[in-house]
Amino acid sequence: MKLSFFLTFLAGGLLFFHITAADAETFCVDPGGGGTHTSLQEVLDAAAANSQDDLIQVTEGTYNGNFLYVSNQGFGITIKGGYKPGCGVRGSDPDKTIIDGGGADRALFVDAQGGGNVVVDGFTIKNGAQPANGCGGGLCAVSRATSGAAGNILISNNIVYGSISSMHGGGIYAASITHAGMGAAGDVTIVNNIVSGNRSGRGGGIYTISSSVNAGSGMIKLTNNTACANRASGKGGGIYAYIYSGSFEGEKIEIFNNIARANEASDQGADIYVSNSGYMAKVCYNNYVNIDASHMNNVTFEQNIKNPPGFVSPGSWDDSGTAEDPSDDIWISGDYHLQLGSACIDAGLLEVKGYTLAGGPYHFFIGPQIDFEGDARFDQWHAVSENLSHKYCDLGADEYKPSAMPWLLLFLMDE
Ligand SMILES: [Ca+2]
Ligand SMILES: [Ca+2]
Ligand SMILES: [Ca+2]
Ligand SMILES: [Ca+2]
Repeated sequence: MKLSFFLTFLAGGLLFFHITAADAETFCVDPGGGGTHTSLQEVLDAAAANSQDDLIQVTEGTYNGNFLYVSNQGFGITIKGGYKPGCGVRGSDPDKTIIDGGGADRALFVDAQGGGNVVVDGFTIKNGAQPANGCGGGLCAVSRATSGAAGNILISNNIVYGSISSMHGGGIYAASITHAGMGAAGDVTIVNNIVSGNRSGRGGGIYTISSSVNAGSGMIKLTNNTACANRASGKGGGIYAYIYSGSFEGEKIEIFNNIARANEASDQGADIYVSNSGYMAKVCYNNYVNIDASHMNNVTFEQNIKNPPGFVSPGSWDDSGTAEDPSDDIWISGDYHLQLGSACIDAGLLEVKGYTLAGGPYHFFIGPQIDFEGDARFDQWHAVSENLSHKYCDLGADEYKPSAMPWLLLFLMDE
């Protein structure tokens, strides 16, 4: 492994979880009456108009509808699922807080029109549909500026499936965008999400963009996501990553530790499509079969694998009796936990430490310290060379956790 490969991380920075809000108002959505509000939409409306950053805590349960946050005030919004009634305690299982779009419109649309950071964490988002000339079928998260800079987007620990967009991002559309004469665009970070059985034009599963016409774009980081069996009628069936930057700032795209398998695209990049406008990108420690390289320059590929992922029970498309017509196909949701023996176990890069050529120590994180359901991604240090050590993690959103049963049996047999 070349030392320079890792040192460029130092310049890029790895600030996955450092999107924070000051002076935030905190809301608790609890349909049972134990919170500040019983209606998710009422909270989104209040947050859009209160001239403050917001933390919206959402209690476990199913929220049917098409939820919308539109604000031109330029403040940040953080929306987190998984809270117990009253929001005093938070669980870690995203399949307990469900936003169901009912096939009528986007399930959740966060439109920070005046900029500001956007965080969405800990939800199951399904049955979204944006058929009329729109992006983001399941979850659409946008920060865009009317004058200065746009904010950062962080989408983490969600399960997104069975959603459709007519344009970009069937499951997730995440964008930080500024136009001519404005400031910089922000970072777009997608971590620990399971995205399956979604459809769109470009980016069937996940579409990410950081774009600034005159100033610099942010980084796009896709880390430890499981993107499977999504479909695009254009490019990028599983993952589409797009950078447009008005100024050169080195590395712009990092795609690490993802599983992108069994996705389909009528155009290029069935599993992954990267358009990096010539800026540096890294595509490392992933499991995919098909990536489009025809529009990529300065891309580093390291340690990617193609082995069967070994899921517990992957989802599937039911063709509704019309194999020749995919438009009426229905997604049958699966279980994307890894099974014992999966080649994805410990095939990802969690942490790196070592010494620079000048002798200075460095230590930084590539992957998140927990998986999508709160399991620790711990490992001991492995010496790669005299000056470099790694910790490893599993690929995709799930860190494999052996059940207690086999150990119990061994214990009993020992007696
Ligand atoms: Ca607000
Ligand atoms: Ca069909
Ligand atoms: Ca592991
Ligand atoms: Ca796990």
